[in-house]
Amino acid sequence: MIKLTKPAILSVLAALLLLPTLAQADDVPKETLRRAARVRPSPRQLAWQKLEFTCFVHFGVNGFTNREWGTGQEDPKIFNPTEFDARQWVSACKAAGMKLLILTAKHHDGFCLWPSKYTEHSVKNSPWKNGRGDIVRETADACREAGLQFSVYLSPWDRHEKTYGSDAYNDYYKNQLRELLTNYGPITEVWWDGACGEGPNGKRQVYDWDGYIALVRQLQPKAVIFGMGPDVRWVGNEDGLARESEWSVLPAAGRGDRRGKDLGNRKYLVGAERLVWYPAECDVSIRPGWFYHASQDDKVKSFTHMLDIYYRSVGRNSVLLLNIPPDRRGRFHENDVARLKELRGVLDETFATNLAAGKPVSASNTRKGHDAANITDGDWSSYWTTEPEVVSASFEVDLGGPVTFDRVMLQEQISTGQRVEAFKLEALVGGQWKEIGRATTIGYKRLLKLPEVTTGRVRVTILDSRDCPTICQFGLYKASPKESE
Ligand code: FUL
Repeated sequence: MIKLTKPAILSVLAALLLLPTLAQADDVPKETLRRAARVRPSPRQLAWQKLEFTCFVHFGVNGFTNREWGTGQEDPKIFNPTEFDARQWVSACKAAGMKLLILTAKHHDGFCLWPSKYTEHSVKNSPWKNGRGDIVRETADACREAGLQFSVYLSPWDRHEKTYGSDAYNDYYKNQLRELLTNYGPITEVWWDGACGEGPNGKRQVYDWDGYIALVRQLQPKAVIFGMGPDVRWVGNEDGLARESEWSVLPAAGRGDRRGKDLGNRKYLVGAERLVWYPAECDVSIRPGWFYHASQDDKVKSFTHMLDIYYRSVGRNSVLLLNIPPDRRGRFHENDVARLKELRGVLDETFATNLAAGKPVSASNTRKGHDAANITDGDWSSYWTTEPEVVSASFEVDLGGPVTFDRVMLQEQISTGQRVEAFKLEALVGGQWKEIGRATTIGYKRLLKLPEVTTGRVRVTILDSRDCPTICQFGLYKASPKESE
């Protein structure tokens, strides 16, 4: 006899409640999907997406007080790194294959890492370099020297500034933005944190977001604005993990409230007045905290954990923003540097050889001028697509003899939009097509980990797409044995 326990009854009820939503998801009109498929990234969003792997640097008074959120009451004299070396940070980032460094120029405590004209709460009143130093300058210079892009986090929430909670603070914030965006060369990303609490007088701020955005556009038109801005969205967690289906096209919504849910899902598109390109960024720290704490020197995330984060962020249509907090010397700690090196070493080994590169490709349907061979030509800009109205099609790669692989990479040509809803992968084994993998979205990049397979022919079937699929790259790889150690 089946015994209906309380949880069982609840799950049956939940399934029944879900039914109409699922049905609705299948009923989404073709025109709605097509409209979503035609939303495209701006040039600044596209350039940002291609960075893939980026570095966050949380540095400031908190490393010296052992806090995560400063109170704003800290004495600037406590900020005194003994061996500050931005070049050491940059060389670790470069060696890890990161393309951009984002520095916390000011965190919630209000302490500025540059000698801002608008406050005394900064490096200029610290003993470091007798108050004549500028951490933002040295970091920006070290980045340029090494060919790494540079960016800033400027916390809107400020627990020190007296004007916080009044109109005057909006001017204060804009003045600081102006300093950072005019004196330190090109800025790729401006990071606006959603955390917002009370200022020193117990007041909350009404931010002039539109005014801030206009200023960024005026001073650094190529920069994307993260979080409370319109260009890049927070993925919704601080674990560095994107969703299984990570869409970059979402219904336009209120500022900063698009986290948590699978909002690109087709059911949310129905009736949406405006759709926007709003891709996800995955932020996570290599340690439990965002700032440095000596007690966490042995809590640097394991290699396996880091690798998992990489596959589930970069490999799921997102950019990975990995935080490395400098220690009290002002250097990345040896344990963090070692972990970065280890991660890069293994990724380089895994992705060194694309076993499908240059191999002949045939497709079940092809639009003139967009040959299937474009998928294996190593050129991101050329792509394969189908004739109008054909949203399900397959391509087959002839590997020219048995090849063994266990990692797959697919890329959509997102400058035409994000389209693929579902696809499957098959290998010809013993004369039979055998399904070896299946997933939902692709977007800028999708990485799949599969059990090892040996085959001479691989077939990818796009099962569903919001418009003709546009696939520009396909890769097969054999993972480094170190991935499974
Ligand atoms: C959060 C902040 O409150 C944390 O301190 C950290 O800066 C993280 C990246 O964003 O909202």
